Amino acid sequence: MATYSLGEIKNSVPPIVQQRTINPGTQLDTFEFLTSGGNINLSITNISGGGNVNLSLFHDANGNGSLDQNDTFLGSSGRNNQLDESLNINGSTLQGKFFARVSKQVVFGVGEIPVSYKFSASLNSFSDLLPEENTLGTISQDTTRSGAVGDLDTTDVYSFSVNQNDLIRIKLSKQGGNTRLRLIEDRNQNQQVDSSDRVIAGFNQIVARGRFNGPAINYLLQVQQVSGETNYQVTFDRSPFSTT
Ligand SMILES: [Ca+2]
Ligand SMILES: [Ca+2]
Ligand SMILES: [Ca+2]
Ligand SMILES: [Ca+2]
Repeated sequence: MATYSLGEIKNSVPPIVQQRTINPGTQLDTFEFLTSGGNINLSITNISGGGNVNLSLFHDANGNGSLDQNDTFLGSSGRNNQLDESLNINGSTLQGKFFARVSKQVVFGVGEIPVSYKFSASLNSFSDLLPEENTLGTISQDTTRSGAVGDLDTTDVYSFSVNQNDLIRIKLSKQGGNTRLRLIEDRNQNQQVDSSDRVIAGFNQIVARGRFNGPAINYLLQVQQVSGETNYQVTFDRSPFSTT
């Protein structure tokens, strides 16, 4: 088991990114960090090598600096097949030390082979991490998805592409708390929102345009908690040949 200390994660600064490998003989990496309160965004991307990793997060509730039975489990993400993992926790009332655990699952029949991954962490009310959470592919017909965001999952990410000369009208209908949409073209493809990306935010509707007579554009849509717990439905309405 390896432990990596990230120090204090601050609001509105670029995510902390670490490329790590779990070698045979160990099962677990732990990333320790401090915050003075704020939304905690974690992702694991680029999982490769022999096996799969999963993510879980704990808060040092008793403030003794180490992870023990009296601490609070905040959430986990355990997808199969080297798919990205993500956790987005509303931590506005939580401060102090946190422990993010990355655990290896050995794939049966493969044996122990090193598994590598990229771990990202940030403290931002609106997550700046873009893991592949829900993959829609090319939007070639009207598509609807439903989900929920709230204090234990502040952000959902949908990745999709828009063919040339198409226009996709994205509409959000919601029940419960308040949410907003943010559409990102991750131009530098680093799975983070940064200044070189194209970003549009809106509350109930956003338009994703394809290129005029050019290759498809890959977009990421975030459904983000503003307040409370929300059940939502997001629809992607395709209008071909209408980018002008
Ligand atoms: Ca503790
Ligand atoms: Ca996994
Ligand atoms: Ca989510
Ligand atoms: Ca980017």
